[in-house]
Amino acid sequence: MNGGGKTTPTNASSGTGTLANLLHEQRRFPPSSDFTAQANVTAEAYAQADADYQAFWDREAGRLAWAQQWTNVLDWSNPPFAKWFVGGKLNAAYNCLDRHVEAGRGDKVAYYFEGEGGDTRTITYAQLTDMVCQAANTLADLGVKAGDRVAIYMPMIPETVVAMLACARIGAPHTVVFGGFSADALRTRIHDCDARIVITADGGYRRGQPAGLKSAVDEALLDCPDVRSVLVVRRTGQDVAWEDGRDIWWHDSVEQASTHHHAEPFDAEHPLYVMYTSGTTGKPKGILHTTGGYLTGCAYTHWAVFDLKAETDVFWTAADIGWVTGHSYIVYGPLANGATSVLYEGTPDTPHQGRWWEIIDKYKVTLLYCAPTAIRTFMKWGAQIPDKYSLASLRLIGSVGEPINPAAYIWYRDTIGHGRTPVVDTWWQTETGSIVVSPLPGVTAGKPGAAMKALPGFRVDVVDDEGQPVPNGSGGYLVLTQPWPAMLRTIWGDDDRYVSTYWSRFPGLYFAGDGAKKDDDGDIWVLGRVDDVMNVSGHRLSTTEIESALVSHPIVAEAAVVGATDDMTGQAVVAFVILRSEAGDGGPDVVQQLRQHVAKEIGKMARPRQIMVVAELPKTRSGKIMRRLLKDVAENREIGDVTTLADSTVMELIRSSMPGME
Ligand code: 6R9
Repeated sequence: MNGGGKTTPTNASSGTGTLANLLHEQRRFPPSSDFTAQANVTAEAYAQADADYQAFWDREAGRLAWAQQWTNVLDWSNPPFAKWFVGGKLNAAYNCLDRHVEAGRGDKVAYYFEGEGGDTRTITYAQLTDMVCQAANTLADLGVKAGDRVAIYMPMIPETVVAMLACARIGAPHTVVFGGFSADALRTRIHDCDARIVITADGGYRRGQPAGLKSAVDEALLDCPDVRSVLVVRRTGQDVAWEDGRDIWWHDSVEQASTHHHAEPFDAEHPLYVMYTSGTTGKPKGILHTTGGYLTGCAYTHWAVFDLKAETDVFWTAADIGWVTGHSYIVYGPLANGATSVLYEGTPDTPHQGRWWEIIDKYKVTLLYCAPTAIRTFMKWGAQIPDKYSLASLRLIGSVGEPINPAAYIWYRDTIGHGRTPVVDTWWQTETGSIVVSPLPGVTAGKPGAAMKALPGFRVDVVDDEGQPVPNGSGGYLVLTQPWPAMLRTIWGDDDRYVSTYWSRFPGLYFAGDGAKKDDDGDIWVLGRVDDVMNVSGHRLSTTEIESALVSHPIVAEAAVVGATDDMTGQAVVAFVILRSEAGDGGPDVVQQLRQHVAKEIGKMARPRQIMVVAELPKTRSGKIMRRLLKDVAENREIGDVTTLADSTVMELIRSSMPGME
């Protein structure tokens, strides 16, 4: 299959995850000769980077404007604590904004913003620079200094980007908390990084309704005495409670401020942001990214993986800014490269199921980047919906967040890419900061389901329990074997956890927490998490965190949570709970009550799809819950080996209570 024409989906499997399923699809999709002829990166890049990866990154950092040149590309004298571009100084916001304006590209569009309800704004680089300078001046007036943390809890609107870049401009690391998180989750994050300022909005639009954000901030701040100011953007116009002296309207402050602001250069290792992500314990991890290496990694990968032509492309990452994908590929990568992006506020089915395709048609989007869970939803809705729009502008489409099952890959390639566009399945993590494993669109013959190879400049491997590379055709754990510029520097406030989580399982190797397989060609298939982290519609959720939320409810004695394979969302949360004896059977709405409780504690996306009230949980003799067996139940499988159970009758008991499932 080479280039144009629809592919016939013979062989395509419909499951979502097992290797057997993945391997059904044998076709390869080399790029067309036209695509290859114009591609940014050629196959030689691999060998060049392999010859000397530090020299490679030394060149790539030249994509940025540095106020002071670095003396050392990498200082790895105290592993795993890396310093990249040692001695270099730069300002991230200057790199994303001013330098494009100074180069005469001020009129170029930075964002086409599309509100859910259809309101639009076109924002040029010159305008965005002014807005960011104003916000930087306001933050400085509020006493924010370099190094202070600022929490951002916003909908998907241009002011969110402005807020992030204003923080970057004054060297105040931001922590963007996804708007779907609850007040409690916001509070935990504010506490953990000790943020003193919160930037929010009255609300945002979600499925046609204004959804409150300021109200959640108010609730969170009941227990955050150190937060002194809340800057509030008016988006929906809904009523908000107001605390004089603390709350400040954006339009009364930022929009009145001077558009002049000098961007002071910061050290390459100055903290840029903290992004919280789920780990294997209940406490979320604050992943720290710094300035020079992170921005280099974003700019290079955005250019290489998406074959970016900054002058002509219209790039759309259809993801939330509160996810690392939004940070790297809505904000920092595209802006560092001077690209034009689409920013869409809402959901894919509001006001109708053709919303995405309408947006692509309207703005002539050339590069689309989204998650497999969205693709599977569109598959369910049917090809007749995108078929109503012209998608002829698309020249490359990408996927991120979970393994893309071959059926979804083929559908995406055929129905959205018209069998013509390369598909890039990109593997990376909050921790890696930038894409690590991905096809190169002008080089790689894509295989549905495989993320393929480490990009030039990165080195990954699949290793066995002893940390030894597995041969082709075998599975193991995905690791990175050398440092890379956009790597996390630590877990905020917890260097020990950084070392133990990522660098201790296999000494000298970065352990990603994913299982993977090398196929017979040595290409990499990522199989999903090997720890207690679930991936639900691209949201990373920890089993422990949801279990803690459940047991914090007064009627729950014990809880076990598993991620069950789900055709639509990749994985779905299934919970097993034991009620306290005084709660009896919990009453008729016990399931509803507990789901709501999880929504309140963590956020709606963490609500279990199913909750089973059970009498016992399967435990080993050492008291460890055997989630593997619960997963068998949740996925309706034969129950596996129960020999290590303390009480082997427990599983029968649980099975027999199956009708109790919601
Ligand atoms: C960018 C992002 C990271 C986890 C990661 C893995 C899964 C991401 C994937 C993929 C298979 C891909 N993941 N991309 N699995 N193929 N192309 O998603 O960051 O939210 O930190 O999640 O997502 O399990 O470890 P994050």
